[in-house]
Amino acid sequence: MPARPGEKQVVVAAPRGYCAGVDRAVITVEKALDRYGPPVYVRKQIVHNKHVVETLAERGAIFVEELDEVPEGATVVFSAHGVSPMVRDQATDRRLKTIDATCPLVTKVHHEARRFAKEDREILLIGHAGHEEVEGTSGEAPEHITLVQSPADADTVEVKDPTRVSWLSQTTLSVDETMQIVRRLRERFPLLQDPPSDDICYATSNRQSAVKQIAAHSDLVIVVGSANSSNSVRLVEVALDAGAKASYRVDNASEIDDGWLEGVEHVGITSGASVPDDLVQGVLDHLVDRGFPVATEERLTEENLVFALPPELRKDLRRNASGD
Ligand code: 0O3
Ligand code: SF4
Repeated sequence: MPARPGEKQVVVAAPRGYCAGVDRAVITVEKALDRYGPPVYVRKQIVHNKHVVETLAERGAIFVEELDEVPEGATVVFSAHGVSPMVRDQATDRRLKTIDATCPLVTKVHHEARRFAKEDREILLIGHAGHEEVEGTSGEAPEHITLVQSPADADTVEVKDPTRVSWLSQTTLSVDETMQIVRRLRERFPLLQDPPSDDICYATSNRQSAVKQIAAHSDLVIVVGSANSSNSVRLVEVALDAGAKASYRVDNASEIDDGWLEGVEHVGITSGASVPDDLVQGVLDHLVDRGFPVATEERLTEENLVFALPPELRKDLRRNASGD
């Protein structure tokens, strides 16, 4: 509810924070540490959050960039963002025990890429170069996939046969910008085929819709999330597009600049899908310390999705429980 002029207000958006895929990935590393004991190797950051990675590292997780840093025969967890088939082959070559924490909604995009490639279609993958999810999805069918990073790319990308083109996307993009890119692609390629279901996932889309609700009447929107978290960075852009007068991303409360709060009455808060909620609570406490009222929550929708842990881990946990 909009506050009266002259009255300070803090509104925290919901849904925010952990999605089902992040929850599963973080629990996977925790349970792997419990079950096998440290060290447990993790390829790349399990999720793009500094605090999550630091906390798991304190418990004995070792984060590596590539598998050649993992000793032969050791256990390695693949991050929530997914891996290409080449990485799976490398793991087999090095006789690693793998636990795949790829979010099932990312795996779904991999399946779509394989299916379109099998039908010999060209795939325009909307996403950001260098992002691990894009590297993983592209690796499923490198000879069929071309990356489209922006509306400008959509105007210039070349295809071999405009009658056999499909599009897919990274799961954590801006919904509005992606739809704009698709509209521009379809103007050029009217027979462009859509993915069978949305690739931008429920969590990305809910967090963007929820921040839009609070942004229009916010002088400032603070997004909690790490700099390399695509979905967190998108929330800043979405808040500004939706009318927030200013918006900044912080890893935690200590990064809030007091200058941002000068003359500000209405503050909106949200967080990315990889962000533990205690970091948001830290931001709310910080605002209370600076004379802002206790926050109210504005909830757009409930989320109830839960994913089962990776089957290879579940099997070992069951074996442990039965004393085998
Ligand atoms: O993909 P993104 O950089 O937003 O990754 P985060 O911050 O780890 O969030 C979870 C998203 C994910 C694992 C892939 O969809
Ligand atoms: Fe899965 Fe979506 Fe979360 Fe990514 S943001 S881990 S696709 S639920």
